[in-house]
Amino acid sequence: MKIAIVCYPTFGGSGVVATMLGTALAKRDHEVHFITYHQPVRLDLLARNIYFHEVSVEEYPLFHYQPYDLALSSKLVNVVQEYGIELLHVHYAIPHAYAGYMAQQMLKEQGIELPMVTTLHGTDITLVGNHPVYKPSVTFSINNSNIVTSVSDSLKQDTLELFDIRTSIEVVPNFIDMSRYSEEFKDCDRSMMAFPQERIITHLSNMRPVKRIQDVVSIFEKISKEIPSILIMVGDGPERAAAEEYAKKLGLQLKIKWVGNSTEIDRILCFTDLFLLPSEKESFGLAALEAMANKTPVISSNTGGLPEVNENGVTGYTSDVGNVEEMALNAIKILKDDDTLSIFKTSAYNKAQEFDIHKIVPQYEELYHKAIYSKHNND
Ligand code: GMT
Repeated sequence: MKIAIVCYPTFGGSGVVATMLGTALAKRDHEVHFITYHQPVRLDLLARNIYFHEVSVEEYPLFHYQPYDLALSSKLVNVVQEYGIELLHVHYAIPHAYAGYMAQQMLKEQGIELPMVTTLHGTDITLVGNHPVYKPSVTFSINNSNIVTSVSDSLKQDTLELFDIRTSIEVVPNFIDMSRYSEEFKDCDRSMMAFPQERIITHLSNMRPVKRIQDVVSIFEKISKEIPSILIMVGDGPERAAAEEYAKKLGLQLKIKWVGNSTEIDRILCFTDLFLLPSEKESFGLAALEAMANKTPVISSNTGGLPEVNENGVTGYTSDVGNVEEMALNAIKILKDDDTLSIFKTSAYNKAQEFDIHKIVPQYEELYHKAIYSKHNND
């Protein structure tokens, strides 16, 4: 099948999911065309069956905001015509589903029927999409997608509650390639990061307000009073400077390593003992799944789809947003002795198997066939 994928190419989870999906589809002999303003951060352009088409926006002084959605829909029309694309899969509704709909209408005038699958990722529904500035357009483009998926059941419920949805929503969870995390994977040279008696705690995110990274620092401060430990903060974003300041105020600067955006996430998670994700909102929490695949238990909030990933009392613990006291107490419960930690590590790894890429990608393929088949049926 010839598939076009639209996504954000940045470090966010939706771009990572789209890139992993496209790469897996290419390995399954589909022809995959990525269409976005920059090469996705984890995309291997040298891989077989993978193509990238850059969307460039022609700047014009009259424009206060550059019309990226117009440029995207035009690029989609060109690529569909040039390569005979059979299906469009857009990740993150804003503005991708809207631009995809416009491309469909332009192609229809030329007798080309292009089915579109829209995957909802989180803040396109719970935060940005729900804002009155965007809501009418987001509602329209969801209702006019041939197939709609969400990355968790929680996000499906949020979508049905917040929007006037007149189409079905299929839940297809995010995924991970478990073959990259075989059990005997032992290349975890933790001695380079911490003393033998210290526990290694990690947080990874784009450090926007929704991630509550000052809670991460507060939780760590309480843990470190009871258990010798260090904290590795991975990622960068608008809240990082204030959180670093807060950590200094607590006298933690020697115990916290701020490593910025890293391409060595698996190596860091490999020697991590506990992962912290106290988000305000989290439709799925891909970072938590990546930690669990690396045999790392998770302390997280119970918001959104997180409880569908981080099983309370089994792969870690979940608490109400902002309850840093309880999160710290639960973290200490896990870290206090090696046997308890080992049980949680194994449970986290086993739970991650449920989200293996080989179980999830066929669900997308089935929906692609359904979208194309229903298109033929309407012909
Ligand atoms: O920044 C966002 O909120 C969008 C997106 C991203 O690109 O990081 O995050 C959302 O999509 C991820 C991939 O499906 C999910 O794992 C995240 O939970 C979700 N973020 C939120 O819901 C806050």
